[in-house]
Amino acid sequence: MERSLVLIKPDAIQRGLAGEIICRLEKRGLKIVAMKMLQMDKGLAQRHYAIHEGKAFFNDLVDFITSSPIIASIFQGKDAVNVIRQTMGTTDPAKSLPGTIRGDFGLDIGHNLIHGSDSLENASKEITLFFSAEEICDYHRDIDKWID
Ligand code: IDP
Ligand code: MG
Repeated sequence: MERSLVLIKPDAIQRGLAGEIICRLEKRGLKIVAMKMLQMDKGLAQRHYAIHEGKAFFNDLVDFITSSPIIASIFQGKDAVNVIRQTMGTTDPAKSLPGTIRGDFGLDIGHNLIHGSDSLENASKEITLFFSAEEICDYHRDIDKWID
């Protein structure tokens, strides 16, 4: 069973879309195993987006992600990394299909509402950045026998 880091970004919190985003992932069948609200500081933002350091949009991205609180979460399920990426839509909301979170609620690449890990390897690294082992709940859901 895979785990992926999901961040509900500042624009989604400000626009009151956190519930909608969580709802879509939950309804897909994914299980929430960790969740907290926090305001990212510059250091955490730079570590989380280290792969983008040096790119033209890097400073704006760090400013944006630290501009207001976010919800950090871990969703678990079969093929969770890919399933979450599909549910999110592509990076640029203007190119995301309707029916995806970014395609239904976004217009601009700098305000694309949600982060989801792009590989199992990055999921594991990102989860460690945001959560300690004690903050992750390993629990059984009876409905899972109807989902996977
Ligand atoms: P992802 O969030 O779909 O995985 P990444 O390529 O990992 O996309 O980029 C991280 C974040 O950086 C994006 O979600 C978006 O907010 C921002 N970003 C990526 N490319 C651009 C760009 O060309 N201009 C402005 N912001 C960008
Ligand atoms: Mg990414």
